[in-house]
Amino acid sequence: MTNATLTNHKKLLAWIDEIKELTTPDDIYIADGSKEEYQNMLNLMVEGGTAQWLAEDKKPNSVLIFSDPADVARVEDRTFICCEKEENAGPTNNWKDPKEMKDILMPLFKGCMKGRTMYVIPFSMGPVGSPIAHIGVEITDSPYVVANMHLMTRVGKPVLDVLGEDGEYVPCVHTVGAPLAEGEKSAAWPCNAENKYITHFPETNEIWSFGSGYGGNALLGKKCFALRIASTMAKREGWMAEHMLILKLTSPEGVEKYVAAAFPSACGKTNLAMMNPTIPGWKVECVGDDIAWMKFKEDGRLYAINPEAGFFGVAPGTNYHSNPNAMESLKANSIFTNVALTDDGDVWWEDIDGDVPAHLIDWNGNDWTPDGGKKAAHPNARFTAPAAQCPVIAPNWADPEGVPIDAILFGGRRATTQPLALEASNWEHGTFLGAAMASEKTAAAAGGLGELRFDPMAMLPFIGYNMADYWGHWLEMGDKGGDNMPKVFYVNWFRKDEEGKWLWPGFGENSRVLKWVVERCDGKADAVDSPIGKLPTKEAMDLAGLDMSDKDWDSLMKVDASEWLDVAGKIEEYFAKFGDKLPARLTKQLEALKARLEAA
Ligand code: GTP
Ligand code: SPV
Ligand code: MN
Repeated sequence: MTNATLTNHKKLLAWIDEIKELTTPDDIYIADGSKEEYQNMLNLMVEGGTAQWLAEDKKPNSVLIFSDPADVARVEDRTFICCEKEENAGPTNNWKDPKEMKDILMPLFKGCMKGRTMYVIPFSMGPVGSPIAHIGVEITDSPYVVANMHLMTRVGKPVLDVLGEDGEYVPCVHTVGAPLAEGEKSAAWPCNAENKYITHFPETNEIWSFGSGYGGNALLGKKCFALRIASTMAKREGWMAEHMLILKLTSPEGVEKYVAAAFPSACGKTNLAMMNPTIPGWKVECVGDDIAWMKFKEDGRLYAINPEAGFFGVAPGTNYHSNPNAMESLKANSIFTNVALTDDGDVWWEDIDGDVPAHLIDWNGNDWTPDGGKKAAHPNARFTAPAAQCPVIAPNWADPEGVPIDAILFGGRRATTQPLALEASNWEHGTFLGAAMASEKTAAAAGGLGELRFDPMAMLPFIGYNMADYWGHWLEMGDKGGDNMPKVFYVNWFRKDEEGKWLWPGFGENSRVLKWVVERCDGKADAVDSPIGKLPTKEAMDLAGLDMSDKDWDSLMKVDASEWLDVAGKIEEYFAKFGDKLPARLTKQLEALKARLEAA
């Protein structure tokens, strides 16, 4: 075992031993978190054929990896919450009895690391030692996971130091599920495409993941721990684990506000979190782009940390116009997965800057030309980049105390129906808006692209317990926080006109909406009542320099009462799935919405 002396945590050592006995790896390696270790992982992946170096003059110290074509996104139908009672997983999750799931998993994990090295990665979600942070230990047989965990979390010795001899950690076991016979060479991207299990045991805080090497299925600190397991811990302990970006907004007068926003996967969190505002004098700085952990402090306010240390961002669509700060973040020391390769050793994806090259190697490793009618990068191709490389990372982004949240935005991808922005009347109404959130499906998860589905608080794939109990938890947090709770808003950057053109320019122009939001927090900007919430007037929204006709503004902001009565009917059907678990206050909100729409 390499680095065995790094820890004398008895329980951890016993657990490592237990997993070794089960999975029978050839070697064991405990990650120390050093730079050399990271480089070794990259070298190992290059030697093994998993990765290739990008040109040093294009993307220094960066690698490109093509996954197996059957392992490109989260697999929601293979993701399970395993708790004693089915009702505690709720109707939105795949449920399995913990014992039954272990009976399925143990034969699969038996000998699953044969021929491979077992890596033990101690990691901290959040700044090491922060009162809001939590520690996990991931065991994996994938160097790709080790390298990505180095960028996405804090790993190694400092974490073991905090853990000491008996600290608490969340045990996370991951395998690509592809043991090797004697002398057999590993596939470039080993996985077990037909047999994936992403499983969570919230009652014992365990995570077991089998068969996939990809993103949220394999980097277990991210969605599995920081959302599914953490959401159950948060419910028990009175805090919040949310699928939210965190940004710091500074006005021309120097007033600082913090905004958190929950949008479903591939619906614009990374873009909003690090945007360059188009309105003069305003500044956005990034605290986090995907996950927020929020706790009350003595002053009664909610403080948020970003539990991650890097970005695992959607590559396609990212360019110097849409997200210059992401482009700068990924200039070096990054890992690219399922993007295309240019002839001069750089990366390429759909809508990146510049002309479309005449020739590329596509994400399947094949020659690609523009006339072939195929995408060169997978729609869910990703970059992994250190957060510290972001030019607009907030100076206090890693403050262990977190930042006080002033406003929470909900939002989804809606081509119709949903106006650009609205404000909830209070926390309870805001909770209702979040609970009734719906969005068109994206490539971040396998299957059903474009289909409209309810995605409450952008947590549908990530809640570790009954969604209705989670709504109850939101309401309780509101009861605790009272007037100190953030104001809640709902935004939609994705509305289209009849010709299918975006009605709103989006990206840096979203700063106009952020300005309205923080002005509302200070009681400055105007809004008018509508049956679904308070809408910005055209005068209250700073549209200076934008070519926005009254007609386009009206289309963007239109709230059609008959269309919304139909939506209310769908919300009612959706809420009915939760039976008596549905908080009465949400039923009351729905009834009030219907009454307002009928009166309109
Ligand atoms: P995950 O990492 O999957 O959680 O996604 P995310 O919410 O961080 O989404 P991201 O910011 O990566 O955006 C996903 C896609 O939406 C990209 O293709 C963006 O170009 C596009 N997008 C983001 N913001 C806007 C916007 O304001 N308007 C429009 N039209 N598209 C946007
Ligand atoms: C998402 O799908 O919301 C992501 C990417 O942020 S993954 O890590 O795969 O979950
Ligand atoms: Mn996400």
